[in-house]
Amino acid sequence: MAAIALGSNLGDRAAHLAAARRALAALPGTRLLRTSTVEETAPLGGLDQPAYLNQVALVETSLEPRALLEACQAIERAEGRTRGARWASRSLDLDIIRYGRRMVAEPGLTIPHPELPNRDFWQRGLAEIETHE
Ligand code: A4P
Ligand code: MG
Repeated sequence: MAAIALGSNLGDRAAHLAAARRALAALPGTRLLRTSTVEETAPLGGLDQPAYLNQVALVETSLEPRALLEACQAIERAEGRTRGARWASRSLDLDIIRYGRRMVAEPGLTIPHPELPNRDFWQRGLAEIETHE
């Protein structure tokens, strides 16, 4: 099971998140298991930018981490994401927070996501959707 963070702070934010949920559910070999409550959050990163809507989704997937990342980036592009400065406003951002218990440290892919300890809204989303063994 993988946990994916959804974020949007441009345009119709709720619609971007809804499109992301549908697109994740439609990925090959993938089921959308649960989603957390959508939360409005103040922008991190010290830039003057609009508030975000954030949500966390739990998926069961046969895609390997790298393939899942590429699929997430394709979904971002489909929602009109253009790459600006790091931390800049975005119509849709998808970050892989966790992938089971896997640890990945490759160029362009770090799992668990290194920002997890700094993002209380991700932690709240995870607490809502993850089952505890
Ligand atoms: N990358 C490495 N590991 C991962 C991973 N686990 N999941 C690489 C996803 N991507 C990962 O991301 C840059 C590169 O990170 C990717 O090419 C991928 O290979 P990006 O989405 O292209 O650029 P970015 O989103 O601008 O940078 P980054 O570092 O992902 O920023 P964040 O962490 O996404 O921060 N404030 C609030 N309130 N809520 C937010 O959601 N988000 C950001 C963006 C800033 N402020 C925010 C929020
Ligand atoms: Mg990102």
